[in-house]
Amino acid sequence: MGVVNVTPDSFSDGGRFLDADAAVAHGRRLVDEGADVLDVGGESTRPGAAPVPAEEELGRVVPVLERLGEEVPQAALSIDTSKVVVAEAAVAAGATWVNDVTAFRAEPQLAGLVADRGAHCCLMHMLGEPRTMQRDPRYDDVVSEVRAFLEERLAFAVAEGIPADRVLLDPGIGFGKTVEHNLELLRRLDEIVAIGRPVVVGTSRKSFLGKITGREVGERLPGTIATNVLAWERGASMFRVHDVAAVRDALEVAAATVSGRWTPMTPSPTSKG
Ligand code: HH2
Repeated sequence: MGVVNVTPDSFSDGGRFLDADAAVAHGRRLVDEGADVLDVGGESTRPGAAPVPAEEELGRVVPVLERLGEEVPQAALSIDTSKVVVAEAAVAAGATWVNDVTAFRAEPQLAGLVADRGAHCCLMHMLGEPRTMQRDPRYDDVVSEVRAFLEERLAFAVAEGIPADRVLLDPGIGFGKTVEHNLELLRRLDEIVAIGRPVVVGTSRKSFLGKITGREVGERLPGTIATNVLAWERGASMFRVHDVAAVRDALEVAAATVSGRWTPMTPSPTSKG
């Protein structure tokens, strides 16, 4: 899953793709690099982010989704929003996935829309809300609490008419979690996978990687790769990343190593290896 942030303030690429042309070109590049799904967002969820009015979010994402639908029809389009009105317009513009970081808590009616439109959804765990979530988050046992939350939200989605096989779950790395909480969730990800739905992970460039390595946001690709490969090994199915080519290569090599199966590719003409 490649990230297309049509925002001025996203934590790693805010302002780079606010212009629709730039966002569409970026989405095309991510699909060329191997993304199967593009997650288009018009509101940052970084710690401390200010909410964006619906009209503004709509103005950012709808033109981009419409054009991506025409230009990269091979990719599925996901809308990263918690608002019914934005999701409704996004689905009309071609999105077939709704990625809601509040797991239908901000606007519970969003579940009915997803059910009605036959969309897929990704339900994510977050402690609190983006403005305050990193203020001293606490759990007795982060993995069992996140697991219980995701089970409850899955049951809610199904009760609202969304078939279980259209629901993906996400432990919400960095959303109301300390470095230790993030690492424990990744280390024990198999317990989240055991719920029985495909698991999405989003570690890409996040601050816990910077805290461990001392690296700035643009220098966190090695940490992003390490965490995604380990999440894959523990059963994750989808990897929400900004750097699709590098993470895809890493996952392909990891999968080939574990399974012994691989498809020969031709190295580029400049390669000496
Ligand atoms: N992380 C971000 C946003 N949406 N959705 C899911 N399902 N999982 C995640 O981990 C996740 C997410 C934050 O990353 P980004 O979109 O790059 O930043 P921002 O929220 O500042 O736009």
